[in-house]
Amino acid sequence: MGTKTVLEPSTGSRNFAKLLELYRCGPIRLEGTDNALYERHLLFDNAIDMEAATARDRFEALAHSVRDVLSQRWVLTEKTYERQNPKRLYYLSMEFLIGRSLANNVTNLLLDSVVKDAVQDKHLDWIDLLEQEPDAALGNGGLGRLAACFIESAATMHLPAMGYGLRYDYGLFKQGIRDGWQYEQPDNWLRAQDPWEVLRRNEKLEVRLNCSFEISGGSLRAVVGQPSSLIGIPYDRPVVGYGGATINTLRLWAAASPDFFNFQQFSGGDFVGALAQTLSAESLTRVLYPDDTTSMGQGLRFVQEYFLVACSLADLVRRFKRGNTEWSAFPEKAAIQLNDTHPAMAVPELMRILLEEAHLGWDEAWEITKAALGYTNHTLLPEALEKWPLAWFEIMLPRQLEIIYEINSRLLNEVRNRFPGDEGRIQRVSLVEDGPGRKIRMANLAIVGSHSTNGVAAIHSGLLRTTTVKDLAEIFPERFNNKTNGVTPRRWLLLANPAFSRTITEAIGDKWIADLSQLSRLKPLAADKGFLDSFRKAKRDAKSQFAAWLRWSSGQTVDPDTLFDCHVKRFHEYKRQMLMALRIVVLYNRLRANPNLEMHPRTFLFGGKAAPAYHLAKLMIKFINNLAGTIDGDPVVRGRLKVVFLSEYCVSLAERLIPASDASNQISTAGYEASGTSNMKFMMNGALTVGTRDGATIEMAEEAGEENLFLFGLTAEQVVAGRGWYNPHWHYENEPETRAALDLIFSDHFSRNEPGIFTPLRDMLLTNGDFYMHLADLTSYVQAHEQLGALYADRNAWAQKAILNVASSGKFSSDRTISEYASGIWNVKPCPVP
Ligand code: NBG
Repeated sequence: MGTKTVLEPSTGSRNFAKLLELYRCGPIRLEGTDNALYERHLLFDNAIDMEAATARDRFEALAHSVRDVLSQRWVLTEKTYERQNPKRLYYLSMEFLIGRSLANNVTNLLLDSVVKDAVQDKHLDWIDLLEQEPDAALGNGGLGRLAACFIESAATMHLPAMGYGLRYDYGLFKQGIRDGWQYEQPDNWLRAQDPWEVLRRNEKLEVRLNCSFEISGGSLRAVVGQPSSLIGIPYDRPVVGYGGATINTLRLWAAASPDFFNFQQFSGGDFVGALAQTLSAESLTRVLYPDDTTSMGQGLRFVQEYFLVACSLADLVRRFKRGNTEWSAFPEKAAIQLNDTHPAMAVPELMRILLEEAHLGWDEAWEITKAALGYTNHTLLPEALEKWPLAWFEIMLPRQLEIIYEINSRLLNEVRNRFPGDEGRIQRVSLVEDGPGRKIRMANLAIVGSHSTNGVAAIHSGLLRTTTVKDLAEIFPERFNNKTNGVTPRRWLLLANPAFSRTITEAIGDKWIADLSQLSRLKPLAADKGFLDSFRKAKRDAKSQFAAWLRWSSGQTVDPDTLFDCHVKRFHEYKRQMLMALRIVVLYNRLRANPNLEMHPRTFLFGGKAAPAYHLAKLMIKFINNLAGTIDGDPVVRGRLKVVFLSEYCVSLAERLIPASDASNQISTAGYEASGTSNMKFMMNGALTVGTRDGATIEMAEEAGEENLFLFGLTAEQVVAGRGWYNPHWHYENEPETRAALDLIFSDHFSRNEPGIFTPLRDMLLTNGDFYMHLADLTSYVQAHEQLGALYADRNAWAQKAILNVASSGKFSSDRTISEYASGIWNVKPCPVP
């Protein structure tokens, strides 16, 4: 940039002047003069001398400059929506796992080459600059990352969409490893001011609760009968669509106490009491709950969920009222999607607003509520289904509870009419679960109070309908549908894998970036020697870069000439990290028995966090670390097997690792992984999948042809059928390699100085019946990897399969998913910004 005039963003010939015109920012340069954005921010925001600026200062100045470039367009986007008053989508989610924004925003604004030039002119270290930005880790895993991909796709497709979430002061904990054990550290991602967010002080809202709180003995206690309120303060973040034409908003709520201070209490001497009220209000959005696919049932989480719902609904109703007069038009102006049951309190809360603030009758309010709301289910695990104690509703939200009772009584009447005498069904569909501590079933509430319930992959949606909520699906069959997940190709291919992206663009042009189905045009190139060579070269580059980064960041070394064999996701029994660990022990035994065994050297890479209270998952992490240590110390296998545990797995690490991977392990017990989304990212980046017939992996095989994946193991039907008689001991007794692997582990070979620590793993795999059926699938899993290993020896055949996978991955763009939601559930149409 600067004095250079010819600029070539990745899409071709548009130059910076044209881009500035698009973004309506006038002629101000990005850098290069005293008056340019970057220089001004550096000097005036932080009053710092250019020479003395730290990398963080430079990052902030650049991020602010990029925000300047997009600001006018951002304002114009909202103005366009206000003027045209289209139906809007509101995506309510307790999690948005955003990751970093700088590179993503630069790419989506087509500023790549402009910024690269600026970086060169200024002799900045681009990678170092990017490293200054903390990951916004406001999510646990797939569910939160999906929400982030969705809002990016919606903006790219010019949909008038808005994300609503919480602005946690602390995101998902940072994972450290000490002696092989995970320990958690707070993720203080807002320590330095975030350059993207904009505080909208004027749009704050008040949320009322029927109780107040006090801190006693270090924990939060509700004080009954003393209503209180919380203030929701919105922080907006730009969501840049690819091409920069539409810039939507992600609005995150922070909790604060009302501005007034309780002087009466204060003068009465209850200083701590008055302060405690402030304390409790502000601690509400302090931290993200670190539990993935489990519900911890904590009171603070309950209030967080209500806070998200109350703020977001009040905000969108306020916006609705600005442009509309008739409440009956509400469902034509707002589609509200509930990301899992976490925001399911939207059902009674919207009813409350329509009954009390809009003064509608029950029937009309109920039709509007159902028409506006949609619910996405993300898991069938029973421990994840949220059920909140009825007593909490009584204390905090008595009006909402009354509404829930009324919904329930109408529902049960309807069921009695349709299924006379079927008391079992009444009990199962009821919103209230009876028993000692009665509870509200949030999934039932979400299904009954919305017009659409969807699962996230075909198999998952089927199981949801036929097993988990069968009774409700029989009552409301028309509400149930499937929306197979997807991921954004901007972040997960274009940005994460620049070398391969260039190869693709050279071959088929750049239309694939906003229309991933174009990748199918790569199919014929699977037979093109030159193309296979460039694929291999791009893969090799990504592997070297990953190896270099790993050495720099952690001191661990990996050899890019080995086969990178990856398993990255949250640690959970059903995801079966232990199955992969068992396979490694089988290989280890084979090599020890036969050091001349022919096999291409492999690096096994694991990454993922365990919920802090999930002891077995933490023990799995410990086992993998011990396995790594023992293998490193064994001269027989050194150089042929290497296990690496990547600590602090996060979005940024995934962006580095996935492009560098050769094999992707998607090995959940069939029927338990709702969809998976990393499986899609690996596929797009040319890794081959070894997987069970579960989640979206099934659809990946449908797209690419089963012969291009390595599928193995029990099917979901077989898992269910085996529940009665499956016995892991049979495998132990009858399969010598299975037995040898387990014997080696439980002889403390990997825990010489910590005898017996892995006993709970033995209990899981043998004594307690191996619920997730690791041993049933181990043999076929090992065989699937033998086939994969054989293919790897044939460089061309391997690259060919990889290309066929990439060419078949078009379906798994979140653009496709979002267009299905938009037409099938939301009826929201594009509203392009002029
Ligand atoms: C997760 C599933 C994944 C799925 C993501 C996104 C939860 C509750 N569910 O399989 O386990 O890909 O949701 O839909 O986190």
